[in-house]
Amino acid sequence: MVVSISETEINVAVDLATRAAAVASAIINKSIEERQSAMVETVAKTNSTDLVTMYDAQCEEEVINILKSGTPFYNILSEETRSDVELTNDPTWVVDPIDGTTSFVHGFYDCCVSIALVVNKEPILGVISAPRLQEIFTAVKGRGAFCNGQRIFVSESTTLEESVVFVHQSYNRSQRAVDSVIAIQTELAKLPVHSLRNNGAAALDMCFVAAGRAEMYFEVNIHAWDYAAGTIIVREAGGVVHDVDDTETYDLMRHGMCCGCCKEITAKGVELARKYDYRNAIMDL
Ligand code: LIP
Repeated sequence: MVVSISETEINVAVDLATRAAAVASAIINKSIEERQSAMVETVAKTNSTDLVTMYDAQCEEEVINILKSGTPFYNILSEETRSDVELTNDPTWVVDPIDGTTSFVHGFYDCCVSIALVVNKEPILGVISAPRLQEIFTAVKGRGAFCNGQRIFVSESTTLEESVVFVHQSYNRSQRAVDSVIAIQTELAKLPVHSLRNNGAAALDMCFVAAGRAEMYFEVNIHAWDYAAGTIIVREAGGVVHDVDDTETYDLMRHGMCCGCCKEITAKGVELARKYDYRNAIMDL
């Protein structure tokens, strides 16, 4: 059954997500100060490169409490403690308390809090706060995308040669997975694109595409909480978001997306992903 929510409910949700992102951002900032005297304690999740810290859990708890206080009947899908909640058509908060945990642990700038409201399995609201950059990206379906309150738009470029492209390393470091990523990066470098970047937070790299700083980003083996909020921010900035190996579909539970300023460019990303068997190589299929 298709679900609808009112403008008033959306306004309440915007307020909650903004407040929750601010509280989690304050925890990240404080922990960065603490980080100077003590190394952040990390635990490896799926393998030795997939890290989690005590701050991920702290941020998640605070965010969930705030979201629940105003929308007690919405579902919550969240990276640390609610990662196996089923995504239905009902309103669902999709939360990554710290996206870019590896960057956070190592003291890089590119970590953020990512909060989306998803209805009918489509993101309709996104708030992504990057405390170290002092940038907050927001979007609501039909209302545009913003960075620190200023409207943002994707780049006007239509050629890959004039592009900056993000292709992340994967947590999967099998020979097949590494070869696939390197093959894609090599082909793009030789094209040549203006530049390749390899940052640490999916949500934030989507915001960089939305703000016109890069033209394309694609990745598989990521989760709904990594790309739900970024999806609505890119779309509201005039860009496109679809699956990694199909320009016509989009699925938050299919563990991957390709986003960019226009389809001329993202179609090339899909072509490369198919050519180098990217999804299967990274997901061990
Ligand atoms: C990470 C992403 C990163 C991506 C990793 C992972 P985490 O999320 O944002 O960009 O390359 O696959 O999903 O683990 O820091 O929340």
